[in-house]
Amino acid sequence: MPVSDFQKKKLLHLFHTFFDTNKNGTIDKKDFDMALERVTAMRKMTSGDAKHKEVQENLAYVWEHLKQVADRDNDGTVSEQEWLKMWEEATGSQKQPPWVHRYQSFLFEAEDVSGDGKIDETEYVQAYTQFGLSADECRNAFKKLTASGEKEIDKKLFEQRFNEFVMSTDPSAAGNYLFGKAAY
Ligand SMILES: [Ca+2]
Ligand SMILES: [Ca+2]
Repeated sequence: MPVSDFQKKKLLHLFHTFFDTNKNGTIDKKDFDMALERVTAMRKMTSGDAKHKEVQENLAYVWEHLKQVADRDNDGTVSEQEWLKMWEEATGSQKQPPWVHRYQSFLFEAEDVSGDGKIDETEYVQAYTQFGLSADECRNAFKKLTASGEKEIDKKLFEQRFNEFVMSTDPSAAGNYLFGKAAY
């Protein structure tokens, strides 16, 4: 099933801001190495400790499985086109790609700096400015994300909003604002 133009904008935001870490226009292993470095610094983790290992394993799993489903021409990189094709199929089958759950765990852990199992505005803004987004826009996005009155996002709500982000064609869905962008 083709994804709508609105979905495309969201999915390409996810691609460029969160997956193509080195901003060279495609996703490959190097982006994941750089993401690991960034989160290691952001969360002040030490290479080799349990938390660091978990992040490293999650990222390795995500890249392995993303490559498997998306890299159609087997060149070791995922292009914009390959990325969108994967989401078209996911939308058609109403099933998330197999790496999504691990990515959610990775990102949730990365954002939840205090480790209390919830993400608040400060954590959200702090995390996403590291990905190059402006603090103002992040604050606006968080307001829209939590428009129904939640002050914090727990893991279950995070997963639900993630699903809306990739699947929803409704511009008023709260999930559209999970990734720090307040308008598309
Ligand atoms: Ca890249
Ligand atoms: Ca490819």
